[in-house]
Amino acid sequence: MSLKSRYIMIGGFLGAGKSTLIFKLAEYLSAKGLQVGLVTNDQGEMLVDTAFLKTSGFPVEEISGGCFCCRFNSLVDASQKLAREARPDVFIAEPVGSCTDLMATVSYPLQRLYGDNYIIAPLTVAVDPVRALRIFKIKSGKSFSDKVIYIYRKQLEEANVIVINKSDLVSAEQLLLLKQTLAGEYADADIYICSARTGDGLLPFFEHITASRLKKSSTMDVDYHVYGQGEALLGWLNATLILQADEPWNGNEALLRCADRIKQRLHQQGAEIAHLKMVLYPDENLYGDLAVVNLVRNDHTPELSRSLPEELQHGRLIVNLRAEAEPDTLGDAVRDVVSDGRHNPAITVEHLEYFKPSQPEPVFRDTAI
Ligand SMILES: Nc1nc2c(ncn2[C@@H]2O[C@H](COP(=O)(O)OP(=O)(O)OP(=O)(O)O)[C@@H](O)[C@H]2O)c(=O)[nH]1
Ligand SMILES: [Mg+2]
Repeated sequence: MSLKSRYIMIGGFLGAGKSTLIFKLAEYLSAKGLQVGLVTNDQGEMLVDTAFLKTSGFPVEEISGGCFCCRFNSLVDASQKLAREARPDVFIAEPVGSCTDLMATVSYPLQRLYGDNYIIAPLTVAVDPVRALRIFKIKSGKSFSDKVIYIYRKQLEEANVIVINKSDLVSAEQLLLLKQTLAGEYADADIYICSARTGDGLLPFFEHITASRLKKSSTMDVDYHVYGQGEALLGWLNATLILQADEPWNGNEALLRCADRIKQRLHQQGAEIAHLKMVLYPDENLYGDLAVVNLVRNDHTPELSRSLPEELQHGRLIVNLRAEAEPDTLGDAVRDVVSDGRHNPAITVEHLEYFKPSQPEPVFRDTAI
């Protein structure tokens, strides 16, 4: 390994599977004897991703309250802290799923200012094929409005590497159609197909991303007005709820019930879910056992990707919800779950915030490497 650390950024739209891919990549690197440091990012605080990745045993720094581009100095500070404490050979950073223009606002400035410390890997963008087939109109189905799709497409336009993830969810024929469409639109990108869940196809992508460098290209044009409007169409909600009862209860079932209820409520309001993710853990024991549930579109059922092995009496539930909807609609959906008196365990709110992401204002915007 060279004295420089490798810096890998895996972006892509909300729910594409970035955290799952990052976890698998971190496992792959660890198995090779390399030290890994992870950086998570969000507009709000109390992140499901941080809980999920920390429980997996990797050192994680969280940048909350704004995206990497608007909090570039926090990204550098977080990386330096990880460098001091964990000496990573490889950093893996997950930008917010509604962010674009990362090449000009993060990769190039990192290269320019910290090129002596880091080898910057090609910018990777993960894709959920079910979502992408709808966005590129290969298949019909509910999607987002045009300004949100503007961000989605801009993310792909700047990618050095496009990873079509979740290959286990669609047919080989549709994957090929999607790959051909993306190759036609984004001719400069290397395209991989894989499943972070089953492990299929991960190795060629991992070998590429750990051996190659950021590709030089001219900075793409971004209309920050449209970008800001697109972000503002996405409602953001983060909550911490307390669940307790006198008798022990099944946390996995309670979590799925809450997710179903939120989904139904949002569906009634015509809100398109980008990602509802929730973790439930016993007492104060964050980063121990936890249950995780995810839902990445309305016409799907909430999935339990991790479960609690034992019943619990007192639990803490973190909710991160991103959807194309007014923030109030998201707040009402969560309040509805809390106020439903039929619940056992009883639910109370410890923390609840919902908002629209603010207009992106990058610290740097480099036009070339
Ligand atoms: N079927 C299938 N599901 C996957 C795969 N990879 C990830 N998922 C699921 O997709 C959902 C979203 O995954 P995450 O890794 O949290 O996605 P993300 O891109 O980090 O989401 P945000 O951070 O909210 O933008 C979870 O339910 C994952 O278990 C895959 O290869 N196949
Ligand atoms: Mg994530």
